[in-house]
Amino acid sequence: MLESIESLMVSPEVLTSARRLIAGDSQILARAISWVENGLDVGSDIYQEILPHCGNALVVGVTGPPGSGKSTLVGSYVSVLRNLGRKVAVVAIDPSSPLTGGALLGDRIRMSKHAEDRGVFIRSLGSRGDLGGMTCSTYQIVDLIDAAGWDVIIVETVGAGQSDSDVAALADVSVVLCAPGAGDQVQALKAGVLEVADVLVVNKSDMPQAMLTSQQLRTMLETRRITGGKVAEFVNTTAILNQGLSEFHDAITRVAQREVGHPKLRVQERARRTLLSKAAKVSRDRILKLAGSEVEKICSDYLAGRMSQSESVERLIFLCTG
Ligand SMILES: Nc1nc2c(ncn2[C@@H]2O[C@H](COP(=O)(O)OP(=O)(O)O)[C@@H](O)[C@H]2O)c(=O)[nH]1
Ligand SMILES: [Mg+2]
Repeated sequence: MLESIESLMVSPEVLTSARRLIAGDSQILARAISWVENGLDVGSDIYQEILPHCGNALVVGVTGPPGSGKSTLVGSYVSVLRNLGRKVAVVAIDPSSPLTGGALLGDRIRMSKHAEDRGVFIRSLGSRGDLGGMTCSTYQIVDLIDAAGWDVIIVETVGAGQSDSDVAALADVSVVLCAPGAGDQVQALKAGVLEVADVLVVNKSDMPQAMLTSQQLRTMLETRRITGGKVAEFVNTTAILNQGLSEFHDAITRVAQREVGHPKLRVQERARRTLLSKAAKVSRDRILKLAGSEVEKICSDYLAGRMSQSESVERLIFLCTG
């Protein structure tokens, strides 16, 4: 009993770190993000302390295929927000390079103009092999940045099926980018992305096929309007030339204003998803470590055709949790 009470108490170091984070100390924020990213207990402890201080930042998720111009657009948008006096944090998730921790050279160069700006916080995260690049730590990291007093948090991630709805749960405003001429990208958009997009962007509008792609997407949006589906704001941008940026900002602002009044619900949803994905991870690890005669019995029953696959799976899960 004593043990369980003690385990609930946080150390003075955690309390000090949490206080400094809430006061806006970027060094502590960076350190806390690493702790959370590496799954350390001190990270979870700080996260729990700062949770009541979340819900003030506007979280903008930016997804889209590699090469569509997400990082370029985000880089330009950071300048727009800085000119408006907002403190901006950028979290870039790179599923393609888990080994390098997602620190993309190209992204660093695109962001280098903001490197000296104390009003900009930039962090790259590896995806540790998770599909699409979202991990349970991403939700907590957004909350840490939120609690540290950043006004806008932009999360850039490659859209990949499931992760699109993960981004939608994470962000107040979900931006989906596509580049012109990619017929299959437009096809892919049909398969679910439109369900989550608040702002749909055709970037690289300087390219010849931009008109055609924009027309196709507008037609799709019109069809959705008629059938009563969720209709995204539509924007054309040319991120490398800083064109379309004020329209982009206006679209985000309109969506954000519609969302006003529910920021705490979003924080709760992030906390809920964090908890569920952690539970999923722990269960997965436990199941993979299962051993013993009961496991062997289930496997041999399955192999001999005495038990269906789904029943075997249920029994293995039961062994872990029952
Ligand atoms: N022509 C053109 N190229 C662009 C535009 N925006 C980005 N790019 C280029 O597209 C490439 C991929 O951009 P990047 O921002 O890294 O895409 P990401 O992978 O989606 O983050 C880079 O070479 C950019 O310079 C644009 O508006 N027009
Ligand atoms: Mg990028």
